[in-house]
Amino acid sequence: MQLPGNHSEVYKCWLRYAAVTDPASLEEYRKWCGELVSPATAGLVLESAVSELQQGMLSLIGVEPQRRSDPEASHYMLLGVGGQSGAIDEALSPLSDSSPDSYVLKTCSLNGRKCLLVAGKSERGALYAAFHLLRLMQMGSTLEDLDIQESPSNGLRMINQWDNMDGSIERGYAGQSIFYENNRIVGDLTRVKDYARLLSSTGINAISINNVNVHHYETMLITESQLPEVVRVAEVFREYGITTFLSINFASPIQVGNLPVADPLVEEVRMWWRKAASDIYRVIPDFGGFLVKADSESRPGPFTYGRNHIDGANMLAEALQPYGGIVIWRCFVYNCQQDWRDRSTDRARAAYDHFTPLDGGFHDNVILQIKNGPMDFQVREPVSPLFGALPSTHQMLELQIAQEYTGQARHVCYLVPQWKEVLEFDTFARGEGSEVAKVVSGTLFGSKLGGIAAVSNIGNDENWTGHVLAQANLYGFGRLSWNPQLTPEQIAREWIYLTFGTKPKVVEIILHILLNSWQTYENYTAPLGVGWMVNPNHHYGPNVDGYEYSRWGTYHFADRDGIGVDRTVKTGTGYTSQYHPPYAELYESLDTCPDELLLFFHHVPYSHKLHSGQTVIQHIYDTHFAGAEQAAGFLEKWLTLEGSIDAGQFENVRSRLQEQAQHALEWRDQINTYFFRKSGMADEHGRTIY
Ligand code: GCV
Repeated sequence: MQLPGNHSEVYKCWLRYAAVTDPASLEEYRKWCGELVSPATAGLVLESAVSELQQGMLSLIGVEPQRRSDPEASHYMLLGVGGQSGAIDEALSPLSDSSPDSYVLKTCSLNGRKCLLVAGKSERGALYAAFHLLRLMQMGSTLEDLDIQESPSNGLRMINQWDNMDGSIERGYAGQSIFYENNRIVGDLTRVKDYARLLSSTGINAISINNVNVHHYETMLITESQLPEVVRVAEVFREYGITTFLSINFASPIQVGNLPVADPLVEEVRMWWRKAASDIYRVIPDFGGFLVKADSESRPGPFTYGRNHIDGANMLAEALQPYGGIVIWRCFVYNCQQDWRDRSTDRARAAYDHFTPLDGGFHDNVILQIKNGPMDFQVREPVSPLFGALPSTHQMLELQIAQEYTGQARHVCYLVPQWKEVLEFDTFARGEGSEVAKVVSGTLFGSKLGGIAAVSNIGNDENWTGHVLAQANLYGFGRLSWNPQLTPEQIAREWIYLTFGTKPKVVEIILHILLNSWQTYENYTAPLGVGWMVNPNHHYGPNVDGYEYSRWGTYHFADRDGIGVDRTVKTGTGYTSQYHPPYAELYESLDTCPDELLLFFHHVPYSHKLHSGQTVIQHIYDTHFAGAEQAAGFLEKWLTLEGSIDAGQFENVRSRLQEQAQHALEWRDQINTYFFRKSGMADEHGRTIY
């Protein structure tokens, strides 16, 4: 493990372990943390917990806990798992029905000494307990009378890397890959280990290490030539309780197996995959399984052979099943060769139309991975109706931490509030109270597999995420997928304390920026849920008609009279019928459709009055002027922090906020001008529009 002191503050992220300065806390922590009792026969993950506690405490309180097999001091920490001590078993007993990742942090009296139990049902749980204890100390919490029980809501809390072996990252905005260069896995995995520490400290337990678009070299990752390298990566993640998955190319049997087809119903193809799985598990016995993008955006899949997703996914599932592996099959399937003249095809309908007829047909070790919205990680879109439509299929939610459409780490956009809205959305699949959080945790439909995955936002930039404030999204994803009950504010506060310290002014300003950033970004970009308006390919920057006459199915249909996509049953594409009541009716009717999604569901004249009382055109003008002002306000506030935080952190955010403020003006002026020219309607307040 690298000593935290060897790196800059921005590198260490939320594992800075800054020295505790409050004398009372220091005294208390030193009293409790001088001695660490743990079994001499600890496994790999428990050893990571020991090392995290020792290094973390050395940095925090200047004392490295002495590791012992029996206590000697009046106060000590007892690190371990169920079955190792009566006290641990008793403390864990309320968690008997919970996940193996559950843990406790509890103070008690044992044989005349004071003991702080840092214990998990499994070693992974104990590691989480250790990180939790270190978090409490970084936040200045007392350790007296601790009685914490934690259990994750989601079985899979997963990160998807979109890294390519040439070192590039699809939709990466923070440098090159930390995993690959020159079409090989990097020799020095130190940084990967630090990444594992960061992820594990937030509760992440799974990772797929290559892009879902699997190109030439990445196809080899499951073959003998590359497997020994994948083994090295899996070893690093294993130490931190993180299971390794690979994205696979559905056409592998052709590309590396020299078979003429990849038809999932052809026996040679099935045998090829069985052999591939057995080769992988021989060297990575705890391998997680395959993540699959098939028949999506020109990637190969079962459609080529007239087969369906069930045929494709179940073939892979059968190959992995003997070893306990799973198939995560993505539902991001739509026609990307659409004719923009054709108004009857609606991309938003696609995932539901493809997958609902297949409900119940997938093997028990298949999970469908569904993007949060029906389009593609826009700043605002409704929640995918597919979550309410697959009662007999394991499902997981896919989010994007990488800010592809939300500022690309050049703009601040704290996404936890958006994710929270998704998880709280009530599908009504089993009547009221059928929130997405319950669908993906498996509790609503009684699925044994489920969880949340997110596309990572890290690269080899010194600060990992390009924009220091974007670290909050990586941290927040882990914390929210562990506990969807946490509020965006709680998570943001925690992250700020850990990353910047607890000075009230620092906390107040950063909290203000984070909590207002999503709304601000929405204000100056595409209005009222209509989405897109970005430059094709790289997706950065305003271009109102960038996708209007393209093949991607992403249109706003603005003309001189109005704007929006009619997705109603009555006069439009019928997409609203994919929701259960009451949302089907609520979205269908102009009277009840929420303002923020109006243009996603309806085509309306610019003079249409929103529930807010404002017309659509005036709303566009007002929000765009306001958004640009808010962005400028972020910079102004940030500048007052100079000298109060680390200079590296300060300067990174300062320069990004400056760019954001300038760029928000561009968004504002292009969008306002476009709609002024289309509609000919003046701004009520007479502001400059070009
Ligand atoms: C990995 C969007 C992105 C692509 C991405 C795709 C997906 O279309 O722009 O870069 O490909 O989603 O999620 O598969």
